[in-house]
Amino acid sequence: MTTAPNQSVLTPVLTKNWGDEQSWKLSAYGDYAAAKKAFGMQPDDVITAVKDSGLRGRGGAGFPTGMKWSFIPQDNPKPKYLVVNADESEPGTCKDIPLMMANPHVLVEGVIISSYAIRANKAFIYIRGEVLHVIRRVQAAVAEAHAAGHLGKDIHGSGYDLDIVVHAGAGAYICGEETALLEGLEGRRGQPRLRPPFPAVAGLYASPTVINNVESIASVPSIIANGADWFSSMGTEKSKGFGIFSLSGHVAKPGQYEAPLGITLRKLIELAGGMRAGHELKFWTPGGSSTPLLTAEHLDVPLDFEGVGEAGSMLGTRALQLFDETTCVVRAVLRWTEFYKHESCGKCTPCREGTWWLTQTLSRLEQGQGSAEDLDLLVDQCDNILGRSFCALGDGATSPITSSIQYFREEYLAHLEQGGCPFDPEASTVFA
Ligand code: L3W
Ligand code: SF4
Repeated sequence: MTTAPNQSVLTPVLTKNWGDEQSWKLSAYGDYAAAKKAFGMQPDDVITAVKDSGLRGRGGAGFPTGMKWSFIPQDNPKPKYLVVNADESEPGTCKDIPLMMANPHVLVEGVIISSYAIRANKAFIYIRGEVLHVIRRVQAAVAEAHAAGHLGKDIHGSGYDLDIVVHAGAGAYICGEETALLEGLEGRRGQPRLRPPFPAVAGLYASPTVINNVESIASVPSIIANGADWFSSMGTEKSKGFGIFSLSGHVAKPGQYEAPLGITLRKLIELAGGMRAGHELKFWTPGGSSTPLLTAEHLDVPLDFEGVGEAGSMLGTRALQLFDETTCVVRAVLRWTEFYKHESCGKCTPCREGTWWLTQTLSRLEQGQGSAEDLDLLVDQCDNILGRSFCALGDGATSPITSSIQYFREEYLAHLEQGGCPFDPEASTVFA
C-alpha cells in the first residue's frame, strides 16, 4: 500500500487563477517566463527535468511523460510533431475543458516548452468538436501568444520556430484514443491503428509524434519554473505531483479539486462539503466509467496509480462520479454500456458485436425480465470482450459491468425477484 500524503491542503497550480476576472487573457497570465527559461536550456535538459519530476500522463494511462519524449528518435530526418489530446469525452471526465476555458495560456506555454524539448516546429491541439466555445478560447490564446512573440519564427531570439494548429474533432469518443485521433487529424475516419509502431516512432504523417493529454502538457511550465524537485515533493512515491480531481454526482459541492496524488476520496468528499444531505455513498468511479467501480469500503484508498490499482481499479482521469444509496447500480451500468455501444467504432468484432449483446442482456436484467443465468451470460460476454478487443474502448466497456456484479450481485438478483427495478427513479437525481 502506498502512503497517503499530507492532505491538509489543496495544491492549486493549474487552477490557481480560475476565480480571477478574465483569467484566460495573456495580461492576466504573465509573460511566459517558464518558456523563456526553457530556451536557455538544452532541449535534452528540458526532457531530463520532466523525467526527474516524475510527471506521469494525466489522460488515464499514467505513462511517464519524460520517458515518452525521450522515445522520439532525434536521428530521424522527418519532422517531429507534438499533438495535445484535448478530446475529453470519457463519461464523468471534466477537467481539461474547464482548464482550457480558464487558463488556456498555461496549455499554450506547455506546448511551447514540450515542442522545444522534442524539437518539433509544429504542434496540434485536437479539441472535441462539440465544445466550440473551448475551441474559440484556445484559438484566441494562440493568436494572443503569437502577437506577443511567444510563437512564430525565432521566438524571443532563441532561433526556435513553432506554430500551433487548433483542430476541431468531429465528435467521436474513439478519437480520444491516440491513434484514432491521428487518423482523424490526417482527415480519415477515426479508428485505432495497430501499435506498435507507437506514435513516438511513427505517428502523425508517419513521423515521430508525442501525444499527451492537456493536463500533462499544462503541468510542464510549473515544473520548468519551480524545478523537478518541487514537483516530485508532492504526491506519493511512484505517483508524483498534483492533479485535478473532478467530483460529480451526489456530492454537496461538485467541481474541480486540485490536490496531490494520493489524497483519498474521504478527504475530497470532506472538501466538497460531504455527500448530499441525508445520503450515503454507495458506489463511485475513480477515473470515469472505463475504470472498475469502487464502493464506500474504498474511501481511504490513496488516489494514486498504485493505490487505486491495488484496490482493483484504475486512477484513470480522476473523474470521481459519486452515487448514493438512491441510485440503481444496474441502471447506471446500463446507461454507460449504451454509451459504449453507441461509441464503438466498429473496427473489431468483440467490441462492435459484444457491446450490442451487453446492452441486450443488461436491459433484460434491469427490467427484471431475465433469469439468474443471464448474470453468468453477462460475465461470459465480458470475458469475450476483455483482452480480445483491438483498443481500450472494448476493455473499458466491461469494467462497470464486472465490478458492479462483484459488489452488487444481490441488487441484480433483486430485479429478477421483484420483476422490475426496486428503486424509485425519481429519488436519484442521476440516471433517473
Ligand atoms: C512508446 C512504448 N510509447 C506505451 C505510450 C502510448 C500512449 C501512452 C499510454 O489508453 C487509458 C485507457 C483508457 N513506446 C510505449 C509507448 N506508450 N508504450 O504511452 O499507453 P497505454 O497503451 O498504456 O494507454 P492508452 O492507449 O493511452 C489510455 C483510460 O486511459 N481512460 C481513458 C480516458 C479517456 C480520456 C478522455 O476522455 N480524455 O482520457 C480512463 O481510464 O481506458 O486504459 O501514449 O503511445 N513501448
Ligand atoms: Fe473500435 Fe471497439 Fe474495436 Fe476499439 S475495441 S477498435 S472502439 S470496435
